[in-house]
Amino acid sequence: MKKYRALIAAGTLVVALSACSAGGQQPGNTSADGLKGKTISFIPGVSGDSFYISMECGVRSEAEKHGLKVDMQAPQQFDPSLQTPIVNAAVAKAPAAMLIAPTDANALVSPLTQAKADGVTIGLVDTTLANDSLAVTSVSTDNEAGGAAAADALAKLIGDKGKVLVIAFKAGASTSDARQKGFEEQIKKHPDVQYVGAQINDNDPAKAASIVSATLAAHPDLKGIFATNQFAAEGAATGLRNAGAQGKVQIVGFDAGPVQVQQLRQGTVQALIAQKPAEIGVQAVKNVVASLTGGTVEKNVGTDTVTVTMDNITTPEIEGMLYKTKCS
Ligand code: T6T
Repeated sequence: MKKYRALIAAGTLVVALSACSAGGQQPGNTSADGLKGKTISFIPGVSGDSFYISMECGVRSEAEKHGLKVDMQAPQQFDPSLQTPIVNAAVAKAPAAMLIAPTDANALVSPLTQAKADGVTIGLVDTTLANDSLAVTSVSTDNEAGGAAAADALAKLIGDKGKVLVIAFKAGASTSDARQKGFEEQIKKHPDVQYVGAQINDNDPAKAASIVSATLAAHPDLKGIFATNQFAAEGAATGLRNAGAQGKVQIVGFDAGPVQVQQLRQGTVQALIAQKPAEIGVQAVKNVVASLTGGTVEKNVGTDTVTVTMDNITTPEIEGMLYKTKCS
């Protein structure tokens, strides 16, 4: 129990470290009343992902307070070539603002440069861009700190000794890259933990399962896996079950989707690094509204993570952090 209190404390520290962005003033030219009936375009990374559904709940509830409509359009896969035409189509409808989770830090710079040139106020949610000056606000988890928390959690679970693997969900997505980096930096502080490297599953659970099978064949003494998002973690757990290695290998997964929570309850997964997607949505709407109406805009907003385990999953605080598949 004590060890998990420490994990929660680490997650709480993430809040303190990440929620310290500087304020700034943006020139707005619309009155609060003038915003009523206008539309915010919301473009998450992929459709059907409980992380983005939970974020949508936050976006919709805050938008409603300002009389704004929300037009959500999501790509079928976490892929910039599918997300770019959605951005272009949304810009053509001249929304008051656009909230977007770019699926690639570089590939979305060009369409979003055009969106800005066409007068759209942009807010980044979750992921970011190589050039984040295109956006008035950027709201996300401190993903490097989350990756570091995962490293400490996994090291503890394996008794600070043995081989560990990272399954990175998408190279070029800022969140995947930052979580991997945070993990890799932190795991160096555990000298008896041997890092066997990162493999990419392209946001595909089946690919994560195959990565686990192949890694177990090459390293039968594998002790732990850090999966950098929901679909990497779900697939990693399936791979372990298929190999009959459930419980012999410990899994720490980013996110807290329904399948992940079930896998935690079944004992295939030992810890989840839960983000606060609804809060990201609320903060992003607040800041684009402030930008449009001449209010004070927070350019960088950090939200915290909490480490979820079987020891704390039934507490009301943690229950409230588990991701939703629909808004209540
Ligand atoms: O981990 C989240 C999100 O932060 C990431 O950018 C993409 O994957 C998720 O949506 C979980 O599936």
